[in-house]
Amino acid sequence: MSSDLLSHRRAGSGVGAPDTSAAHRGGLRIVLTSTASDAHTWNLVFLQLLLEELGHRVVNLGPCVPEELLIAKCTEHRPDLIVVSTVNGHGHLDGVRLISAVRSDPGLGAVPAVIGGKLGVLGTGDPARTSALLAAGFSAVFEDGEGLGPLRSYLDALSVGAGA
Ligand code: B12
Repeated sequence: MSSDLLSHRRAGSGVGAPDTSAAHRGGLRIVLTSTASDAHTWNLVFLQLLLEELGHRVVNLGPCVPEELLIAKCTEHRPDLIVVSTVNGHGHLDGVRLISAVRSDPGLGAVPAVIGGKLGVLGTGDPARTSALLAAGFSAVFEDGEGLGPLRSYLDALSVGAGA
């Protein structure tokens, strides 16, 4: 994580260069969660630190979050983005249930939501799994093995769009 983040910082922190980083602009409000069945926690700790290091504000709901609690917390915090992290292998199924519940809430139909981690038990890069998660309502799906570049690009694009 460190070298990746340091190179990100170096790229935008030259003397005299305008600071257009998310941190400078105030960042996105992000609700970070796992799925109802997933008890793993270090993935969430890692992502919280990463997202905060990139200048965003994170509410970390922790592991084993029931869909009703996620919806209540999103209604309370009105995030610019929901980030779902799951590694126990049930993510491709739990994720569909989670995002279907989120999308059926009238206040959360359009909030960007992404999912990533170890989404199944048969390894990475299953296009059918990704398509099902996107069709259910996720804005983006990040499979393990792609690294963190795609997430960072997504956050940058969303930050510009949100003026964050
Ligand atoms: C520690 C651990 C546990 C601990 C968790 C303790 C805790 N408090 O967290 C305990 C013992 C409880 C546990 C239980 C189980 N575990 Co476990 N566990 C692990 C282990 C050894 C390390 C996980 C860890 O902490 N990694 C450190 C964090 C920082 O990294 P990470 O989780 O890999 O997350 C990275 C990426 O996935 C990615 N990422 C994650 N989320 C997101 C989200 C986005 C948006 C993006 C972009 C990236 C991203 O970024 C992170 C940093 O690189 C892994 C094996 C391994 N070596 O990874 C297995 C592992 C995750 N567990 C596994 C399994 C199967 C289980 C159990 C089902 C076992 C069982 N039969 O009971 C249960 C599930 C319990 C549950 N209800 O969820 C499997 C999952 C299989 C899969 N997905 O293919 C793994 C991979 C082991 C294996 N090789 O089989 N586990």
